[in-house]
Amino acid sequence: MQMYDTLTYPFQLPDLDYPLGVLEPHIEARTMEIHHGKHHAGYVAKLNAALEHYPDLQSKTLTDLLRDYTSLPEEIKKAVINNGGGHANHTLFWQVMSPDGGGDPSGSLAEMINETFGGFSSFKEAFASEAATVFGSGWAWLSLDQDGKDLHVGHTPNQNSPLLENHIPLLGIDVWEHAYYLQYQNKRADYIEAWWNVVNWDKVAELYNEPARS
Ligand code: MN3
Repeated sequence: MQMYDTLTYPFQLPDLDYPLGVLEPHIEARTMEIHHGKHHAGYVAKLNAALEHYPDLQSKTLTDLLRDYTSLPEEIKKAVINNGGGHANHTLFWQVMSPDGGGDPSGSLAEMINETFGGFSSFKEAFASEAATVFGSGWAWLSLDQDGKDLHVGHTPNQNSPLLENHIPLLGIDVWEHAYYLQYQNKRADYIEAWWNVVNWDKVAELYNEPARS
């Protein structure tokens, strides 16, 4: 059971679990305010608008809408990919950040990261490299592969969710300019470096340890 499995139409903008300014100095309150209150809210509104006249799709979870996107009506497919992806990606993004974040992962997630990438610093390098080299707008991800066992680092363009490839996203960084431009301008690398200080590894481990992976 992942966090998108309980989300259905009409979709709602989730509240943040923390005040806007608590991720400072790494991410400023003004960026959080616009990012959550305008950008994320916009994806939710457009996703609802796309599904408004499709009652048979309104009972589908966000997970199923994205995983089964090939079966969506052609006229709303792109809108669901973009805005459903935007809703899923940002819902995760707020939760994998915390004012108590940073540091290293622990437990079975840490063991798997070491096994897969040859150590935490090698993982960070690979992930940051994906984030730095996304051309234009997109996301870098740590996800579980289709079998739910193997960890994978990669990136997606635009608001494409790893769910489109049947991957389970565990950790994602938004590298759209709206995520950092007010504070970091064109210095995406500085934003990525600062972002590690707010990563909520407890939440990432919780997602990794979710028992039901279908
Ligand atoms: Mn964003």
